[in-house]
Amino acid sequence: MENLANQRKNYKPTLPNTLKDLQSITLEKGEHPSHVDSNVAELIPNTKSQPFMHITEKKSDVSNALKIGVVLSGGQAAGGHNVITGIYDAIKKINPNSELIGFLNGPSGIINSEYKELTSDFIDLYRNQGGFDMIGAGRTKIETLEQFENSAKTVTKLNLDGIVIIGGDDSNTNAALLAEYFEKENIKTKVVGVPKTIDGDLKNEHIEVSFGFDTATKTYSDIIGNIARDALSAGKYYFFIKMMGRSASHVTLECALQTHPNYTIIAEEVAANKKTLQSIADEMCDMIIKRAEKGKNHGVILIPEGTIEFIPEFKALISELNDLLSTSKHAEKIANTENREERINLVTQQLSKESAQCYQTLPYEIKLQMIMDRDPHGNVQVSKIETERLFIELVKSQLKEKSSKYKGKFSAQPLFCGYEGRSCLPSNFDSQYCYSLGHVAALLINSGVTGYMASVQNLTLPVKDWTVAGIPISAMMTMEKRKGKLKPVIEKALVDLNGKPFQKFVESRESWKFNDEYIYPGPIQFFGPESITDLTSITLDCEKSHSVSKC
Ligand code: FBP
Repeated sequence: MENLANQRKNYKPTLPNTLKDLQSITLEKGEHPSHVDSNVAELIPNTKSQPFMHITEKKSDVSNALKIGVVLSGGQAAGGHNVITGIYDAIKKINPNSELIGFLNGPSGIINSEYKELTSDFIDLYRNQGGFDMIGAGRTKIETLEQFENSAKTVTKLNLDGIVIIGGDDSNTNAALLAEYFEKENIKTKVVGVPKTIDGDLKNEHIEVSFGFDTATKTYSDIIGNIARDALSAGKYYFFIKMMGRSASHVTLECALQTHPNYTIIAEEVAANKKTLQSIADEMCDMIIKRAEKGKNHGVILIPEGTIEFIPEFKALISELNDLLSTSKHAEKIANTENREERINLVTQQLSKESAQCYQTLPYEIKLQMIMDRDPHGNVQVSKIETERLFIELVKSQLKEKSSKYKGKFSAQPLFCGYEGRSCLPSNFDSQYCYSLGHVAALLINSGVTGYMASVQNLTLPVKDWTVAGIPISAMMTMEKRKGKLKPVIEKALVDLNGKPFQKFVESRESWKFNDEYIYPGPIQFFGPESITDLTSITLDCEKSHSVSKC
């Protein structure tokens, strides 16, 4: 049966003009980055001083066949399959005898030598399709010496010229460390990273956006627009929508710009203004009371999943809980206490006075979520806490206290925009961006460099004018304290409160609060005028504009 997903297999992503004839181009070394962190450089002596790579004309026509491995690391993001088809098509254009190996279920596939050869018939099933199911993904990190050694054995056995690691900031940091290890051990395999994550927090002066952000935010904005229209039509519900995206609020901000909800939390602003949970709930209540005075008992509120990490009293509580539940002498007793009430009491007794107070103000279900759902290291799983329900409860109880002022009727619906945005059919933007990224990754390996990230730039221009480069990952790395230890990392980009996307939001948000100025963007479009099918995100558009008024 013909359906949209099948139709999409025939879509031909446009390539930037510079990538159209791979036979006549190559990537060549250019200028060096102005700065590499000296502590990072010490950790990667063999790969520390790498220049940027730029497209130039090729001097000879002969290219050897390449054998490349590819792995999908971390959470799903639309477009991952197109990175793989991009690598495949590029290496076949470079030399038709080239081969592509897919490592299964994430980096553990490299460590445990689990892989499959990717053939053209198989690859074709996944062209322009969502998800990561072509080879599966996983969150294992290649970190220990044993894991490095096993990875080296796998790539040597397969005689790989290169390996492409498609992942977020942590996976790309690991790519740089793996590149260093292979260089040190004289292993010929080159390592190249590709920037992936719906969270949009892997971006900097060299990487304009991570893939998956565009599709995820368009998918969520469609849902939020529909919900807003439902709220407006019935006039009886407040929708509290938690937005996926980890610590950074890029996803929430983009969706707010696309849909104009009545109230949006931006977690970075909460931190900057040292807002408390109560003060945020207070602001929501003030809005709800004023809207009720105008006869409005409906609304839409966006809450980034990272919010509570940025509220100072919560940050302290989470950090105390992490210690208490994993390493403290009480950890075992708490874990073995089956009765939920008793467990809550036990935890409360061991917290500092301030944290105990904060914990006690929480609704019962949230108290439980904070001590029951923990990650493999014993830490609180912040992303699993139902912040949307937390705010509903807080607002409910504050409205009761303010009953002399509040004459409306409060009825709320919780919602979570998360997994449904990660594996859907990639937008034209992500399809084309990823296909180009795959080509750049292949070209970098063909040039014999290692420890690089593929970069496609000028993304708000028509695709034909996009430019490409190879960025030494070391130029993006810095040292950060993680779990008490200094570690090399690629800095996570948080929402810049002086940046144009946030400023654009600030300009309008007061008006969105009381006048229902909702926008209903509708679903991602694959057919029709390019002005609709190839739209980029408002965030990207603003960041590239000269002024807020132009975006
Ligand atoms: P990555 O950082 O690996 O791209 O994952 C992003 C993300 O979707 C976050 O937005 C979310 O908090 C998390 O993954 C959910 O993880 P899981 O898939 O393990 O539930």
